[in-house]
Amino acid sequence: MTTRRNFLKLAGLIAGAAALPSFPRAARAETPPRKPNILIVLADDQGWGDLSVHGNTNLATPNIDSLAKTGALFDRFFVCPVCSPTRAEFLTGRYHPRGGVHSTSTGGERLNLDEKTIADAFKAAGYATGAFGKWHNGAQYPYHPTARGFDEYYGFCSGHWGDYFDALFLDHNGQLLPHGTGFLIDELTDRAMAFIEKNKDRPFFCYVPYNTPHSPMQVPDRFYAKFAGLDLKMRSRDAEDVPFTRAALAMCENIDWNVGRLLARLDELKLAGDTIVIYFSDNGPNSWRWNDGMKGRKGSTDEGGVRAPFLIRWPGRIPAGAKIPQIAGAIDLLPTLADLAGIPVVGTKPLDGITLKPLLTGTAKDWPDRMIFSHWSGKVSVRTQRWRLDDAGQLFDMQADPGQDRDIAKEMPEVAARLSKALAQWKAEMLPGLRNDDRPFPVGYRECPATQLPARDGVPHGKVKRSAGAPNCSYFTNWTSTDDSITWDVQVAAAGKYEAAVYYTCPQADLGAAVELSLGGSRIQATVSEANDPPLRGMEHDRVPRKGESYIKDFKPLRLGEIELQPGRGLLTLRALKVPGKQVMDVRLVLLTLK
Ligand SMILES: [Ca+2]
Repeated sequence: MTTRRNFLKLAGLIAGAAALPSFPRAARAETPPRKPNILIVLADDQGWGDLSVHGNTNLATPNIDSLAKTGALFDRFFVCPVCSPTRAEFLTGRYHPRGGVHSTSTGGERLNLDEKTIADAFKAAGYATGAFGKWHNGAQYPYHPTARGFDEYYGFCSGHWGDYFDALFLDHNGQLLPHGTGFLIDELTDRAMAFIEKNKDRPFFCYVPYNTPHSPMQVPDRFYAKFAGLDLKMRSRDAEDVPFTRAALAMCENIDWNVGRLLARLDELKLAGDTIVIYFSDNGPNSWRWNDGMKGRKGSTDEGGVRAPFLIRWPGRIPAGAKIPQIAGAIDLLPTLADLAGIPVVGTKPLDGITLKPLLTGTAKDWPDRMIFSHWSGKVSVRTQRWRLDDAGQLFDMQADPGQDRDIAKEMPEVAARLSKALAQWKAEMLPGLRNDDRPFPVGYRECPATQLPARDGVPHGKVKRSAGAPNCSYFTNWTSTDDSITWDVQVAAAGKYEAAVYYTCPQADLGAAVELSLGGSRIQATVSEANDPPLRGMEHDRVPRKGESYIKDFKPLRLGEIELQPGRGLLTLRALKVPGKQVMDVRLVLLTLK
């Protein structure tokens, strides 16, 4: 210990360096008997402050907290300000603009096809790989998770879903399912546990990206009961929507219950000692609620928008109770997990992340300071161990001023200049052309014959409107005229016959419209002859009124017929030839199935 104490003293003298992690118990050093399993749980819009392990007494998250007691907790772990970019950085170990991710919807969330993922690496190393939850990096094969290294996928591919109870139109390995069962987080956990059990005798890589506490704010009664009317002791530094907070915290306790179920299953299967478990979240909190006084929330590149929980457990390998002060981020997970598992990284593109193994195993002899960049919507900030420089050139001492209340750029001109230069270089390297997205939506792969083209990815023309501001789970409505149309920019891979269906609703009174689906020189026509007029749903489960998210309906498939398509790019066009009623129909998606 003498040597390490001396080193700790030395480390304290290095400007900007953090003290090395504290290790209450020494790690065992022997070689693992088998490759470790990997279980990664990712929360959606859960802030750093939404865990009791971080000091929030408004809620209790004992199962998630247990990972810190039996493993390591990173004090300053950084993700992106919103969902898709963080997922892309986790998957690739690279900053998200490198992979073409510039948006959270309408195709801008997609990870470029020339990127290799963490699942590609683990699959290549012989792991069984599964993802259960919100993917949010591209829906159509080969953007689909089953083409990105995952043997199994269950969940939904877009940014949120319209109703988290008996969820409609989930995706299992590219197949569209009529509906799920029960509360979605519980169901995703069931699916993940089944995957773990099925693969208990071989190494597995199980990614569980939950879709809560992202809105719509829905949670089963038994989790909400504790929070209904609860007087919140700990509050945001900004104006707080208390009913929203109550729902968010209840959703976090539901996640915790499900994490407990996953951990219990590992125990039951006697896999806990052989499994690395990670818990983190994808951005700052989706409302103003307690977050230890940090500036910013989801969407912001300030500390509160990008600091996330990060807990990692590997019994006997990572010392229990380690608290790691060094800054780290989602970009580090691919190199870290590959290093811990002893598997090679696949692909040839350089990584932005670094392995954190030396910090986790207490073998870091030196740990140079580094810069971690946060970007969203053209704004960038850069963090070092001590400083944060924001997009406006303001500099903050994050140790003395963690709430970013005092700009000290003028007092520390050399630091400000150094970080400003690095930030400008990062922008120049990453951002030019990022939003010039000319990627069509792929259709027609034998590996995944059914392609969903949801309203989210389509373009409405004429008077056709989206059902809500956020495209994710929206549908097209107000389609009233033969002058209107809906188009999808598609690239057909395989020539052949495709079975075409449109998922629709139409009241009895509007029946009789004739519609045409066309692409290139091919076209088919059908008549809307059967009523499907279910009620809008979702609102009955909302704990607070939703804003941008669409309600949904139980859309049914209307068979359009068989269409012969040639390879190449074009505009798949849905239009009406005759509109006898007030409108043609509401449209959730077009399904093209290669025969
Ligand atoms: Ca999110």
